[in-house]
Amino acid sequence: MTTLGILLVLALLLVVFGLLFRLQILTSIFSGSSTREVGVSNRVNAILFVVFLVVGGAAFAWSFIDNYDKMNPPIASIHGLATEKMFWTTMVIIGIAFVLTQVLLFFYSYKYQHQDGRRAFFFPHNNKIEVIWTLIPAIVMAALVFAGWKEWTRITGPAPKDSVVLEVMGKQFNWLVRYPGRDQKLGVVNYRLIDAVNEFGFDLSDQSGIDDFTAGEIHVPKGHPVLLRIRSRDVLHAVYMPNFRVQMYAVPGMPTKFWFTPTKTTDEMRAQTGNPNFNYELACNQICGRGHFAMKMSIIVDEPDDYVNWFAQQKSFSEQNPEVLASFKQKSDKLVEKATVVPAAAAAVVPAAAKASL
Ligand SMILES: [Cu+2]
Repeated sequence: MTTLGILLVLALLLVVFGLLFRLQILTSIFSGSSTREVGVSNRVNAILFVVFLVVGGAAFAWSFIDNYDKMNPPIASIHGLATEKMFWTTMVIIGIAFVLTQVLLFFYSYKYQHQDGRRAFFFPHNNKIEVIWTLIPAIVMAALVFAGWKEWTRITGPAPKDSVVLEVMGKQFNWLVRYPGRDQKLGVVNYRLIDAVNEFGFDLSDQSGIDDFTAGEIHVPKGHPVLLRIRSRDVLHAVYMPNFRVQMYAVPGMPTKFWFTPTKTTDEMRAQTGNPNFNYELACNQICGRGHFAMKMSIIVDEPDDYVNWFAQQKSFSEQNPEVLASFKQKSDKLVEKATVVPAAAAAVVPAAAKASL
């Protein structure tokens, strides 16, 4: 405690000496007796400001142009076009403000470098300017935020009732995908049932899970809304589908969702990009561990008829893993046995209780 007090006193003393020193300089400047040499560094710094503006500006423009294709893969979803439009509107508006303010900032630093005999104009306050530079950005920002909020509510709103539903689950380090099967209902899953075979934790005592199937790649029909139900089995991952402009966290213990409508089939995109090997991709967009880079899955956008064919060919998880289904059957048989025993015992008790109440 004493040491702390001494340190505090020393620090305060330093501050006092610093202020005294500064006061002395200021009085000498105002009395006109200041003989401080400005030196050559003032001019060097002024020129460096301009160099930074030109070189930095050029580097920024180059990085932007050079990475344009990587940042803007061709769009293949309805909402993707809307977000793209919003992105570029925002980019142009803030781009103009950015360039204007940065050019003025660096150029004026050069223009108004120190010169002997030149005094700065004392300009403490101007209400008109304050109002202008507060109101205009506030109105523009409010308009941008409102447009963004409106679009975002539409994108994240409830999915259409006839959406194709599929579940995407992230785990270290790959994606697992589950479709609801013919009944269009995803069955119950339980993390306690997860093992090497039952990776999803299927609870096959739930009838709606019997026809659920898993897939090695995602298939979705073109022009049809698709609802992704998103889960994580371990850590935070993110479902990222750049061409569809889809990104949503996969959070352990908290299911999330995202719905979108693909507008171009894989074949159409291959023709458009001129790349016969093009594949839509689902990638993880959160660094989730050592194998993060490998968390990828292909997405195939089919013509609706092809999608129906593909869907019909899929074999359910329970069909492919009869031993898992059998283990659930065994469990439920045991439960049925117990259930048939209990009512008999209960039947003996109930009349007695009923008699007692009479
Ligand atoms: Cu991940």
